[in-house]
Amino acid sequence: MSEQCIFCKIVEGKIPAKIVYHDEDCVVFHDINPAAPVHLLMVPRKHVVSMQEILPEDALWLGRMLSKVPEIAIQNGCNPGPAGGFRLTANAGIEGGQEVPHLHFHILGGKRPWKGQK
Ligand code: DGP
Repeated sequence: MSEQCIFCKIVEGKIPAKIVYHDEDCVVFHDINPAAPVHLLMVPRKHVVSMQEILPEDALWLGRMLSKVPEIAIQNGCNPGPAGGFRLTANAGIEGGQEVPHLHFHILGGKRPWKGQK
């Protein structure tokens, strides 16, 4: 846990978020500034700054966490099957476009067009 980290505060329930899923590894909630009809953030409970800091010993919880993405995506409005789907992204570092320095995966989906896309 990091004292000043906004996502640690959400994980600990110290600031509110629209949480849709949580387990021993992660918390999933709606992005405050959605870029698609469905825009969720999957945040590990462990304070890891970004994918730049991921180590081989993180493989177990990281893999377990990511294996939950398809079900969480569908349960929250992403459409199933090859005509549906979702985008999973993790920005890492300044040049990767990361704003919040606590690892998170964006789960984006829903019927297109999204913001600025065809
Ligand atoms: P990134 O650029 O990958 O670091 O994305 C950070 C995302 O986090 C951005 O889409 C907006 C979202 N966000 C920032 N602060 C908050 C917050 O306090 N609550 C929620 N729900 N989302 C936040």
